Amino acid sequence: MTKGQDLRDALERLAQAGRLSRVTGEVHPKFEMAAVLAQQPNRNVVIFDRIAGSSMRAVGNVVDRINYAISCDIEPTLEASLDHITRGLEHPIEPVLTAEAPCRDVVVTEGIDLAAQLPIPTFFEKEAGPYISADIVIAKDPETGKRNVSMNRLLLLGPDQLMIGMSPSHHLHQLKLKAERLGKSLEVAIAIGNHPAVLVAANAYVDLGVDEFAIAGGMLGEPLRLSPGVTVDVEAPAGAEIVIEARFESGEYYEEGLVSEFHGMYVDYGKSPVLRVTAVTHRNDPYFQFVLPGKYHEHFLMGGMAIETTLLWNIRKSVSCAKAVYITEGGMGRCHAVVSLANPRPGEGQKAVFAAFAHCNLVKQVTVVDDDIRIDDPHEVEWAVAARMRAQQDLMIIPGVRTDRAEPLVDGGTVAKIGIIALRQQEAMPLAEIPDDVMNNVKRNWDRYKIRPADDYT
Ligand SMILES: Cc1cc2nc3c(=O)[nH]c(=O)nc-3n(C[C@H](O)[C@H](O)[C@H](O)COP(=O)(O)O)c2cc1C
Ligand SMILES: [Mn+2]
Repeated sequence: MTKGQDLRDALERLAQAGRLSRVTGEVHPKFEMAAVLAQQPNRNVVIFDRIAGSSMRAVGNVVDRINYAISCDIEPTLEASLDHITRGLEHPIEPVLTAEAPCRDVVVTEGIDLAAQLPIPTFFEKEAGPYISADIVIAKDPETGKRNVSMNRLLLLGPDQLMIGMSPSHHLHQLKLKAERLGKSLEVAIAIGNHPAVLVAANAYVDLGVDEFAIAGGMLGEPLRLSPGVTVDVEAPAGAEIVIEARFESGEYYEEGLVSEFHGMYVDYGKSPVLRVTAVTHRNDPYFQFVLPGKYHEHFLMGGMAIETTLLWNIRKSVSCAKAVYITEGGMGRCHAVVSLANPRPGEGQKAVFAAFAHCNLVKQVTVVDDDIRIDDPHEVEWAVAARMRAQQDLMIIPGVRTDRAEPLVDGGTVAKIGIIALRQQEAMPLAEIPDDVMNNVKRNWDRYKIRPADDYT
């Protein structure tokens, strides 16, 4: 039986696991959707049933580590998610075309009016307007025909116009340049409402020419089903909730002004390209998926879970004893990595630090620990630093390393990076442990102790 590859399959599983919350009162798209998600007390998925000015429902907070595990039917552990995403990187499965496409239940090519059709939220005070935030953008290399998938913020400019945020170092920008050199205008399909595995795959740092949909297929264990475009020669997931088709307006740019970044501050990236929308298609009664951007966990995790897995994959190429990588939320889901090594030889910790910096500009602090440390437990990692790091020789400070353009410290594109080697020494004091057999017996016979909540102490 298929586990499902659509957002709805994930929502079904999440509902069964008790991970859904519904907002039944009316919510305004201007700041209010953001304020509800920001103050939602747990990490449940949140469905918004009634949004002012729209007949469409919305859903946010879909990606969180537990929600991801439930959606993908894997154990809720770091190791399981690393394995799941690594499977996609190592054993990609090519997508297939299908004629059965719920995302084409409704097709609009005339009189497009995005603001009227979609409940697009405005998130932060000083931003220029409403943003579509949980979309994936699909494009094809105009020379090779190879597909690329990425997540890009889309600012609503007019009834059929969007500004698209794209870093000059990302693949979409390179494809746009290629198209311009060939005198063509690049076409895109924008899919909103996707399975968490598809969203994480879109964030994978892989080479130009690698189809992120094939990675998603490898993760899900079945080919992603795609539907051909209606007005563009670009396919979109057949089970997406909403698909917007568009092409770049040649030579047109929009001065965006301030926009939030993952560090929770505003940045000003200047001008960004403009897209002209040629079609909007959607399911019957679709969910408009959105992510609260800025310093919020879903934004951290969509990128962070992909980054930690591609980091592990790349570190292993030069440090084969690398066991796991964790990107912390405190480090904004981007900047701080913890790496565990299994019985490393002298100097392999340092090599892992260099490999991490070489792979990803965003990462600026790498803590290396042994594999007896649970790297997704900040207390255990801090224990390793307290117990095992000798600051005079285990602390690496490497000045002037290339950083990401979103780097919170403004320093001309470079920043000092830190490696913390918190690995056990040969001569370390032995760990004080309770005998294994007793620990196991107690665990096995837990019920025998009749432990119960107590309301008195006498
Ligand atoms: C919620 C979210 C929003 C994002 N927005 C943008 C964006 O506006 N521009 C951009 O260049 N990258 C953005 N990214 C990051 C890219 O999607 C990501 O780096 C991706 O791997 C780039 O694709 P590529 O490797 O094919 O170039 C965003 C990521 C997330 C999780
Ligand atoms: Mn790519």
